[in-house]
Amino acid sequence: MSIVLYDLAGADPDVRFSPYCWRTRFALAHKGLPVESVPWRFSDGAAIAFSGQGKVPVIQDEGTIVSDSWAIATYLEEQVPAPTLFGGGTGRAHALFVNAWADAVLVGGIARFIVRDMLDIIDPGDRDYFRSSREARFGATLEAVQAGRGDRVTAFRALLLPIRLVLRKQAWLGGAAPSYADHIVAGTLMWPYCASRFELLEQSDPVSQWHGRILDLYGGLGRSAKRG
Ligand SMILES: N[C@@H](CCC(=O)N[C@@H](CS)C(=O)NCC(=O)O)C(=O)O
Repeated sequence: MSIVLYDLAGADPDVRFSPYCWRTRFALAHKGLPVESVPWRFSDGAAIAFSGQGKVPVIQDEGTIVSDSWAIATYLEEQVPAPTLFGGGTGRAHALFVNAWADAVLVGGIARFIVRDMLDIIDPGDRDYFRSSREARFGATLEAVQAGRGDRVTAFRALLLPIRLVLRKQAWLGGAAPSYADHIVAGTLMWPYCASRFELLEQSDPVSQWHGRILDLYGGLGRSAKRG
């Protein structure tokens, strides 16, 4: 039986852009597990009330319900040990650092480049909620948050130096093969890739080239993603 994944969708149900849901989609594909994906919108709180919280991703694996992308990854690793996502306890501990770094540095950083663009791809029924909740979070209008992005992007790209340094020595963040560390960062980059046409990364950037290789994994799961 397939695992059911509640996945954030745009006005076009085929446009999926959540950085956290992408981490889960890559993790499920890594395990080779069949997935039934259910498009979810910000205004569909009731549809995931059974999970006891209000955010996606949520998975339903027969009777088991798991929310939060990190919790889902650890659940999948316990249920289906091979192929491994973490490569053992130490790898899992290191991936937890990557997860925290992506949440604290990447997600907040990327939002400032695409948050106004997102308004154009999300479902019309989500727009008022999205604008008011994000403007309250940033203390500014979406337009003001995104303004001047062309001038700020060089500083953002510089933040990715640690990834470039790792990729100079190995093909994947996981070493010789992709691991959940790759899925965390690549899943996060799927968000600007699917939700905006702003060129966050230069094509010549090794991070962009590595992301391109992730797009081609798992039968081109990322490559075939519909962009808004
Ligand atoms: N720590 C959670 C974060 C999940 C999260 O923030 N999901 C967003 C979508 S990208 C969400 O559902 N937001 C609902 C809202 O803002 O109302 C994870 O790793 O899964």
